[in-house]
Amino acid sequence: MLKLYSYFRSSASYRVRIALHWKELPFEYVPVHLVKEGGKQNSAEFRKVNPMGHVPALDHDGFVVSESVAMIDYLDSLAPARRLIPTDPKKRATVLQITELLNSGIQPLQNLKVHKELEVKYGLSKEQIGDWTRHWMTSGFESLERVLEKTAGEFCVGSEVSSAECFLIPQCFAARRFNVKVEDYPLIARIDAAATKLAAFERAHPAKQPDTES
Ligand SMILES: N[C@@H](CCC(=O)N[C@@H](CS)C(=O)NCC(=O)O)C(=O)O
Repeated sequence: MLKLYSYFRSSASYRVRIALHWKELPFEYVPVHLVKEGGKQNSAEFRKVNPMGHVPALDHDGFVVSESVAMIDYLDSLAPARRLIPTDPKKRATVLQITELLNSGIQPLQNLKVHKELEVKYGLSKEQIGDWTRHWMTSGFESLERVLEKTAGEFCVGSEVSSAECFLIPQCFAARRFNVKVEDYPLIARIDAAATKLAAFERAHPAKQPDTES
């Protein structure tokens, strides 16, 4: 039995929801509210699941793994049909390059705890934090657009869905929340439009989760 610790609006949780639906793996959804009561991710109970205090985390019959790249890799080993990380060395490296550009190069800079530190310790206003976040999102998207000029077909790497879309589509969702115009990046916008039409991506959308709030 698979159990996913998730928060509807969390872009990292959204990635793993896409992977689970892509592979049609049934899973139990365990909501972890990132805002209420100082954030349930910071509770002693949840820190036992993921000492980093991050969602998502995946529990497979008591085996717990965190970090969405590791989770998607684990799901590929568990259910190899509809692989998300290819085995061909060059395709694999390219897919992981894009995955990591999003995972390490952009997403951490928009994280709640990073924003809290900027506000509490460095006294930045909400507006300044918004500008700071948009700076990293837009510079990251500019770089990604250059990468995609060389790698993209219908999707990020040729014509097959991979972990690159599992990471890109949630990043586009987050970008819109911060008023970044995804349409300014034509390849990213085209891939976002193509992938969000797919059933697995629709099911994983933040608006459709058991803990969705308006
Ligand atoms: N590298 C991690 C990132 C996980 C992460 O940053 N999760 C965010 C939500 S998208 C979180 O739980 N943040 C809690 C906080 O900032 O307090 C992964 O890929 O799973």
